[in-house]
Amino acid sequence: MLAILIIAFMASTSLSAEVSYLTSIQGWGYYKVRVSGLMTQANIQAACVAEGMMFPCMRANLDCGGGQQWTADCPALPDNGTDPGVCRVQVLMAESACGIPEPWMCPPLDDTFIYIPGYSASEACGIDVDGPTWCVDGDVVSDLYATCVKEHVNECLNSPCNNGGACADIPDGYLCICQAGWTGQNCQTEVDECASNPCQNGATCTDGLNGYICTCAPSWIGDHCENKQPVEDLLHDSKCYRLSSDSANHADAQTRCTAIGGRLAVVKDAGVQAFLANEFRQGAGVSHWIGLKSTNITFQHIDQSPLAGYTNWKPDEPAELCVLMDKDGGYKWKVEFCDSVHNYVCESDETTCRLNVCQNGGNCTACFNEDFVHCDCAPGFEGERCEIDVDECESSPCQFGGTCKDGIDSYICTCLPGYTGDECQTDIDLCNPNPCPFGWACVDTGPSLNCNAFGRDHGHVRAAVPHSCTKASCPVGMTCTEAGPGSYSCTVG
Ligand SMILES: *[C@@H]1O[C@H](CO)[C@@H](O)[C@H](O)[C@H]1NC(C)=O
Ligand SMILES: *[C@@H]1O[C@H](CO)[C@@H](O)[C@H](O)[C@H]1NC(C)=O
Ligand SMILES: *[C@@H]1O[C@H](CO)[C@@H](O)[C@H](O)[C@H]1NC(C)=O
Ligand SMILES: [Ca+2]
Repeated sequence: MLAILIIAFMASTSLSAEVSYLTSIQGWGYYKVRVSGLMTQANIQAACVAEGMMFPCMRANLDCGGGQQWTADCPALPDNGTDPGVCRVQVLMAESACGIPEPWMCPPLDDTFIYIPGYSASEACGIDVDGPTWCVDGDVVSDLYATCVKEHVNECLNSPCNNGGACADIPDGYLCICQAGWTGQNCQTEVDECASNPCQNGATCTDGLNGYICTCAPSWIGDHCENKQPVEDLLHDSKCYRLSSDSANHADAQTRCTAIGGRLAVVKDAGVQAFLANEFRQGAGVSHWIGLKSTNITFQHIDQSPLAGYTNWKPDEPAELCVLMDKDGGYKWKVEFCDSVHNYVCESDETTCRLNVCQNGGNCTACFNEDFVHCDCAPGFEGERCEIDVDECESSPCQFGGTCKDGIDSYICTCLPGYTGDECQTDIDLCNPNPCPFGWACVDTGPSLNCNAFGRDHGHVRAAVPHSCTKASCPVGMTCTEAGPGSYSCTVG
């Protein structure tokens, strides 16, 4: 806003490079005007007159300072006149421009000279901020500035700013600060918020006051129609179906289905009818147009004579009837005039994708101009693009502590000793055939076996000599461990 203000300020100010605005006091505008030549009173007057301005006197009015240094050539400032020391114009200018009564401390006034009527010498009185000095002798310096004055017109009094715009009075002009939604020098023009085309994807923009409304094309949503409406495509029997979220008459519905590479759904068997009815039931509770309509309806009179002759009383009745799947009738057939407006359901054949986006050998099928892509994954893969290798070990298929290694649509179990089978489900009978010495008993303990020299004599140990493990004691691949006289075990590994 500040930047705009400054630009407008400069644009509406028509001061020449040699004239600059100083300040305003009591309806008078004070300016700094370049003088050529010595800073004499005559040159000061001439410079102001050349710019179409008056020249202020050293004093503000007749009462100020007892009438000295003021003449009727000069504008009178309505000063209260109680303090002649204060009612000098340069002091008043310093107060107005810098908020201090010391002209020599007010930078905008630097090098300005003022006319002093009744003063005996020819020089004007100057201000030097760099000095700092007041009443510099004007007849020894040249080409500095005159103090000039003209009536300050407050253009804002005419209320030039329209539509609630605020007016700022500035030198040689005014500035309108417009309310939101309005523009132009006088806030006379409504901003066309549609000009920047804020509505996307084929939407229509309607300009309003300080705003706009986007009316989205079908299947787009969002304040700026920036989002594609989420659609759910339903696969059934090698066809895709898409339930509309917008509504249209039957012909427009067909056009919209065609535009997305389909057509209004054709219901020819109980399977499709039941499938669609089930989907509608889970939806928004609306009736949908399907691709079914009458051709020529013929009317006839009740006496069976055809409609003929006088038909002027017949308004333009829609000549066709179309079929809805009716929400209030269990999604069965309902006939309506084709120009009534309803949701609709489009169908599309499944086609093979032009580009197979399915990974790991999945088959890619598409509908609705490939807006919908479906992957049939090879066994062992899943995910929208078959990108996931199913972890067949997830269900812990290996039993009795067997370890599982995931494969493609398969797994491999590595069984603990004593177990076998794809899932290690089989406990190997290590005692069949009996690997123990003749006549010894064999006990399978799962991962190992024990050989015990129990004899035929009801449990007496017959072997007087302790068994010594040899290579022959255990089956191949098992390690022998002695366990006292007449007993040892064989362990896998
Ligand atoms: C008159 O001038 C004096 C000195 O500048 C100031 O203090 C006073 O407020 C003024 N009075 C009026 C009525 O302007
Ligand atoms: C429908 O009526 C029009 C005009 O009477 C006729 O040209 C057209 O062939 C008819 N269509 C069918 C399918 O009967
Ligand atoms: C992909 O399609 C081919 C040909 O119809 C078929 O033989 C194959 O089994 C399909 N593969 C998958 C993963 O569905
Ligand atoms: Ca796997």
